[in-house]
Amino acid sequence: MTSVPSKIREDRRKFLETVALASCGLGIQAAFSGALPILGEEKADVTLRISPVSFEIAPGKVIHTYGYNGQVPGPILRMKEGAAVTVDVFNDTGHEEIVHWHGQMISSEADGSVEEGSPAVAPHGRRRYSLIPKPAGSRWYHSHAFAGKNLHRGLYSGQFGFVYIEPKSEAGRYDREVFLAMHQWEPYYSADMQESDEGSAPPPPNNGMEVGYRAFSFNDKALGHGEPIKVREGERVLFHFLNASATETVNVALPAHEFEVVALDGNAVPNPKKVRVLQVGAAERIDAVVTMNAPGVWILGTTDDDDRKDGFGIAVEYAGRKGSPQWIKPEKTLWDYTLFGREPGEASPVEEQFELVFKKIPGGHGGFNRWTINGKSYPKTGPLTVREGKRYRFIFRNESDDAHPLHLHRHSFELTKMNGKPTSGVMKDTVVLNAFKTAEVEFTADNPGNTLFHCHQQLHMDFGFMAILKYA
Ligand SMILES: [Cu+2]
Repeated sequence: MTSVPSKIREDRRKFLETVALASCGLGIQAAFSGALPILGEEKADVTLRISPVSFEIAPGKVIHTYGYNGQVPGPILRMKEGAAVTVDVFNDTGHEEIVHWHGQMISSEADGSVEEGSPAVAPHGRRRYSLIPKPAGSRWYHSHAFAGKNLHRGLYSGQFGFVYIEPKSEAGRYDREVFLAMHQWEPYYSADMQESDEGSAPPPPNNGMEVGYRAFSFNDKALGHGEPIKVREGERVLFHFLNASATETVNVALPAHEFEVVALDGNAVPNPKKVRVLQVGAAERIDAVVTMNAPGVWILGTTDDDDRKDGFGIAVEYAGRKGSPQWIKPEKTLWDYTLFGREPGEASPVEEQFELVFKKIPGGHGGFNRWTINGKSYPKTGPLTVREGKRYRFIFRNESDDAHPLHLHRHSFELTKMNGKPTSGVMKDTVVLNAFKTAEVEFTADNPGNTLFHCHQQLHMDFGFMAILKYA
C-alpha cells in the first residue's frame, strides 16, 4: 500500500534526469516566473506550477515529493487586502490537482475545494483563478486533493506555502519577520497513534491504521542543517508559524524565551499573552513576537524528543555566539485558546445552532477508520443550511479518542466556549478539539456559496469527516 505508484516513480526519474536539485529557499520571485505565456492572454499575477520536487533536508537525505514552482515550501505570496489577483495553476503531474486558499473569504469557485464546486486542474493541464484577497494576515495555500490511501498526495506532499495578506496599514512593532512552515516527511502506515499527540488517548485494540513519519523539517531543512535564524540581543522577532502537517499537532518551544501570541490563524487576538509553548494544530497559524533577551544558540523546535532528534526544529543563533544549539525541556502546560480572548459579554442571539457529534468507526487491524458527523460519513453528511447575514452557532462534541483540527472554509468563526469555559473575540478558521472534549463557535453567514467544513487531518477528512454548508 505504501509502494510508490509507477507514474510517480516515472515522474521522479524524469525529473531527476533533467533538473539538478531544486533551489529551496523561500522567495517570491519564483511565483512570477517559470510558466509559458498563453497566446492572447495577459500573464497572471501569480503562477503556481505543480511538479515533482526533490530537495535535501540534511546531507544525503533527499525528499522526493510534489511542490510548487520547484521549491518546498512554495513561494511566500504577498497580496494586498482587497486588490484582485489572478493565479495560473499549471499541473505537471499525472493526476488532478487543486489549490485551496486557506483562511480567505473568497468565492466558492476560487476557494479550491471540489466539494464546493471549485474546478480542479486536469493532469498536465492549467487553469486560471481570480480572487480578491481578504482578510489581512497569515493565510496559506495547499493542495486540497483527495489522498485516501495514497501517502504521496494532498498534504502528505510538499504542496503548501504562505500567503501573507498585507493590511492597508501594518500594525505591530518588530525588527525582523521569520516565516516557518512545519512539515513531516516520508509518511508510512502504522498501528500506533502518535504518542506526542497531547489530545489523544491510547488507541483501542480494533483501531485502524495511523500515519507516522521518518523525516521532519522547518521550511526545507532538518534541525542542524541549513542556516540558523540569526538574531541580535534586544531584537523583537515576529515569527509566523504554520503547521503544514497532514495529520499532526505540533507543540513548539524556544528555551529561555517566551512567545507573545499576537494573532491566531492570522487574526489579531484581543488579548496578546506570553506563553512558553505554542500548540499549533494541523493547518493552524500562530504569529508570535519573541524578544531576544537570552544570548546563546538555541533550538526552536517541537517538544517531542524523538521528532526533534529526527530534525523537527531550527537553530536560533545570537550574533557572536557559536556552538551546538541547546534545548531545555519546558514545563508541561496545557494549551488554552481562551487565554487570548476577552471576557465574554452577553451571548448574542443566533438564528440556529448546529450540534455536531464526531465519532470514529474503528477500521480493525490493517483497515482504515471511518469518521462520522452525527452518525453519517461524507458525502451523506448534511448539508447544513444557512441564510445570508444570519449568525449561527456550532456545538462540537468530540466523542472520539483523537484530536481534530476542525476547519471551516471561506468564513472565520469566533470561539465562544472551549471545554466549558466561555470566551470571546478569538477569531479563527481552524480549531483543535481534543479527544472527548466539546467546544462552541459562532460565525456570521457573510460569504454566500457552498462552504466545506471538515477535519484537517488528511486521514480523517478523506475517510468521511466532512460536511457541506449551503446558503438557502
Ligand atoms: Cu480529525
